[in-house]
Amino acid sequence: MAQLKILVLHGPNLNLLGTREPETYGSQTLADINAELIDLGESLGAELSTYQSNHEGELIDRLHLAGSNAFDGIIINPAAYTHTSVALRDALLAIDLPFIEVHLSNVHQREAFRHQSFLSDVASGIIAGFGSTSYTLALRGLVSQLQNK
Ligand code: CA2
Repeated sequence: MAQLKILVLHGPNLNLLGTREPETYGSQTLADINAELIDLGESLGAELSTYQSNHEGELIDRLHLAGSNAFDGIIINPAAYTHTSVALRDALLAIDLPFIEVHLSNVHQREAFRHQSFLSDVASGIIAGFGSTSYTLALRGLVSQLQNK
């Protein structure tokens, strides 16, 4: 089977991982998480591109690029935009690629405003609450969905 192309997108403030609030978000840095994902992707037959931005429009631009560059699927931790962004939802619907919504924390154990997601009902899967392992679970799940379709 041809190599899968997967985009991993990280939303606002996730560039701070490993430097603050380790009790909520763990002690791994974003670079650690990306490196682990790229390694796992190689072993699963997937080529990963990773991207983080603190700006909604930049995340949307990156999704549009993925939509027009033969990507097979998306892993996205939209961070706070999960709970606010109709624009990210519209971009994900527009590019029509399967995506997994990822959260480090269990958003349902947290404040009520984190219980709402503008993405969950259109996601191929949702993983939350496993710390950085949420991302590796998401990658395994997405690859398995793509290989079985
Ligand atoms: O649990 C998650 O992955 C979240 O997507 C993280 C977002 C939060 O708004 C969502 O409700 C759940 C926040 C990301 C902030 O990242 C930080 C990392 C280190 C230090 C401070 C913030």
